[in-house]
Amino acid sequence: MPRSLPRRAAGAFASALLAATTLTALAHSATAADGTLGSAAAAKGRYFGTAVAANHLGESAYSGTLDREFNAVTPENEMKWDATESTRNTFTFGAADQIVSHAQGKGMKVRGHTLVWHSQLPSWVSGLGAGDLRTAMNNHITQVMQHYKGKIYAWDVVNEAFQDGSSGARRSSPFQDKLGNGFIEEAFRTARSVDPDAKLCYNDYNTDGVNAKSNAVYDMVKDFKARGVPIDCVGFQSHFNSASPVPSDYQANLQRFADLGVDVQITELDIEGSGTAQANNYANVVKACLAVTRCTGLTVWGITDKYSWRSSGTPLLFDSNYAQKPAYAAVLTTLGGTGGGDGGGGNGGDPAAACTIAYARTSDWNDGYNGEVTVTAGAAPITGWTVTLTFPSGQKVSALWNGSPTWNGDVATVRSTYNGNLAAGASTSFGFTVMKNGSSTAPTLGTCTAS
Ligand code: G2I
Repeated sequence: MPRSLPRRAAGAFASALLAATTLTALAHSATAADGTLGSAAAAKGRYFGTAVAANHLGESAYSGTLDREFNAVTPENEMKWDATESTRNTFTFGAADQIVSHAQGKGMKVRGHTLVWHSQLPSWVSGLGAGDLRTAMNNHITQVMQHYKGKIYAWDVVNEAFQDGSSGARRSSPFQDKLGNGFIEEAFRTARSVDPDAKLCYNDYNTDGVNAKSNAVYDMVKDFKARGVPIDCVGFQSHFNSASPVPSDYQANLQRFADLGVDVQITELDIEGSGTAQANNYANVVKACLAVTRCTGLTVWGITDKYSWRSSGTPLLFDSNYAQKPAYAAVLTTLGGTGGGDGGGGNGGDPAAACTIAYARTSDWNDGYNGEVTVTAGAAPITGWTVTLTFPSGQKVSALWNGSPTWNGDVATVRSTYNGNLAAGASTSFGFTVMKNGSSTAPTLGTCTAS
């Protein structure tokens, strides 16, 4: 039901808008859930990690979010060949060391990424002849792994060695072209000899469902296991968008690899999109990992949309102001985080009906904006939900859909209509159009109550 509120004087408009802009981030970050990704995943025997860039660690919102939410890290670029050995046999570990010591100080796992990859490879490597290249590859693996010995949970020993498409062939690279198929096996054998305690992974993209490329990787892993080539895990990067959606056989694909006797890990998860659609895709990925006993953890490829390698696709769990997105609430709830279970005070019986909420601004124009609240059911199915929201005074809600509001001053109590029945972990959303009347500040999220 629309409210009528006094129009602001035109002169107040500019300063109100300025103030509103700075307040938006704070208002967005309200959420009814108080668990964290890392602790919720840990309760399920998994880690929840993120890619980290050393040059952002000094930003307090960045490291604050990292330290609060995650219990594993992967250096996004700092351990790659061009970063660690840009000149032959001169090793540079400064930036990677910064990440590793930060992680160690907080008790986080570290995934090492990556030892042998065709990309971000210095030109001196591609210029070598076969014999020299073999020596250089083994030396690189040895020096880097030796430096981090005892500090790395799992190494991406070889990254992206297979071609896309239907051929199932190995990708052309200096290693493949000069050393042949055997370079992968040799890299794993060298890696095992250097740090026998680190898990050794093969990592790739477009291998997330059952397809020609994942079949080729599957055959390789099967062969390695049969012949005793040391391999412990397979990483599924899981970079998704509308052209490359979460495959319907994602869980089945993880399971068939696990059945070969390796751990599986989601290593570079990001899903382009926004709102409920993005949230549901994230929830499906988390569900799949939880359903596969040997899926030991998930890593998202960055903390905030601001620094994503594909920032314009807003693929991560925190927006560019570090506010939690609907996808965050969906992941947390699917992991059984607070708000989704019995709060830890229960009697071990069925989880109580509960829900979490997250807010996103879906469009914005001169004098108005559209907002969307995503409601995610907790660990039990629910039959109805009630959400409270407080709008900044001056704003006028001109339309509200997929929910039924009652008003008390600036506070809206929105109840489910046709969309109250949600399976455990499932999401729905309601939306509204707001006339700014001088204030662009987002509404403050209150509580989500489920029945
Ligand atoms: O491309 C996405 C990922 C696919 N799987 C392997 C990952 O290692 C890869 O990560 C990305 C990083 O997220 C980017 O940050 O790898 C890219 C390079 O292949 C990284 O981009 C590079 C830029 O190309 C460089 O220009 C830049 O100097 O990041 C560097 C550091 O910011």
